[in-house]
Amino acid sequence: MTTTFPATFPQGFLWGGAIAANQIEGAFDKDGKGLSIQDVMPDGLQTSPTESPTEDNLKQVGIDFYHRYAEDIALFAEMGFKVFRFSIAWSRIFPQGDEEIPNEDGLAFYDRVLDELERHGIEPLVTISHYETPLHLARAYNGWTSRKLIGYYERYCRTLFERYGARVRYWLTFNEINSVLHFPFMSGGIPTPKDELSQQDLYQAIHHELVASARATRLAHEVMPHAQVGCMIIAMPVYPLTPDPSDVVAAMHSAHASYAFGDIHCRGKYPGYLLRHFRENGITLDITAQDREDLENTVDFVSFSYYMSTCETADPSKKLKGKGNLLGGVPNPTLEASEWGWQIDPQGLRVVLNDYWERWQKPLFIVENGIGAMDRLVEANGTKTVLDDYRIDYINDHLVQAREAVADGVNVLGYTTWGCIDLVSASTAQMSKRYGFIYVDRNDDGTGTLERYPKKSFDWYRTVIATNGAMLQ
Ligand code: BGP
Repeated sequence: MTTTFPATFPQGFLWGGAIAANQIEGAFDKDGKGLSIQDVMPDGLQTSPTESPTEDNLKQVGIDFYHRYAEDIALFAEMGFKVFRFSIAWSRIFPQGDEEIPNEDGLAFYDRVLDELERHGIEPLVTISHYETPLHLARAYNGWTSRKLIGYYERYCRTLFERYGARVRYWLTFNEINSVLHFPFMSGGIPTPKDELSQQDLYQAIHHELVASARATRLAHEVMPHAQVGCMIIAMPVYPLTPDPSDVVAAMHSAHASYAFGDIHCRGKYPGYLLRHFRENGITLDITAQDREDLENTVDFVSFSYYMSTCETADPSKKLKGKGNLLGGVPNPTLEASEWGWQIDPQGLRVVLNDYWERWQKPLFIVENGIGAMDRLVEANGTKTVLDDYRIDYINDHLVQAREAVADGVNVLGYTTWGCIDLVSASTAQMSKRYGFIYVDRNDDGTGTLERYPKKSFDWYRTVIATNGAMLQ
């Protein structure tokens, strides 16, 4: 018997876009919202956190989605979005993070967002924690290094599931959970500077997050039997820099660092290579019998961001050459990079999709992909727009590779581009690193009208969705 795979995207494929609360909402202290770690990160990852919030932090206003969500969702609907990925700001719901009673005004805001999505028939995809841990949990508990955060996170999840459970099917527990290895403050709310944070404390924090994720998955299934819960990881294939077997082994070790998060989420236990890492580095984690049982609550699907691949080598003299990618590694001499130095590798997406599918046999969801670029607003046919052919090319080339993966037999649920509307960058806190199909008139110095202007890619993406990807070439 021969099996044929579809040469196009499956019916019901979830096309859409993604954003995070702290990068678009603004209203950072409105209606009872508490501070989050983002309020002391005016420069993203470029400088150390500040003591208190500062007015030069573009995230205080974001793109004012808090007040303009209806207008923005209408634009997403015009593109034909089937799904919209957004995060809930934890500190809007629990301003400090450790209260017993949630903030009703915060909950009501997301009711309004969900109303609007429903009006347009757009499926919500909710990230529960996206780089916006309440600042109080970071400062008072040293973030996820404390076991107490498991309980606070669980209370937050229960509040969301009970409130929105009837309206939200797809949930993601932690954005890019593996990034805590690289950005302990932004990802894990851990104020201890990275170079002073011991491996012991870092992996204990990771363990707490993994247990919290698994407990949230169990709770979601109890409260909302129809719910689908996914983990979310940064996918970055690691290629050996040369065919030297030592480089292949170096690439394998580097890949393990991220695989571990998917392995635990999908298999419910720690993989051997990570236990070896613990043994050889004197790391002894506090793992209770209850933790082990909790971890067995595995996810329903795996979601990931994909921006780039990287190379690895065993030769230390080659390590520091050139500008590395987001998570370090060695630049690939065969690839071009974006204006921010992120190397562009559409085929890497096909590699990741095949690799994850073979490894975990769980449906996959591409929940971030896109290119940050300097856009120029121009006048065309009497309206202002951006002629962003580079963005169209980037997304087209990645989607062609996703389509190849579907033809390879990979189960892909959907695709949401990162920053479907311009927003404040996570790593650099700039407005000028733009990802959207919709230009937002706001500049790095905070000036601008906040007006929205569809870019050339807006119409293009509408056609991609309308043809279910058949027009991609
Ligand atoms: C991911 C984050 C997002 C987003 C994106 C683009 O790592 O999940 O929050 O910002 O990267 O990164 P940047 O904004 O730094 O260009």
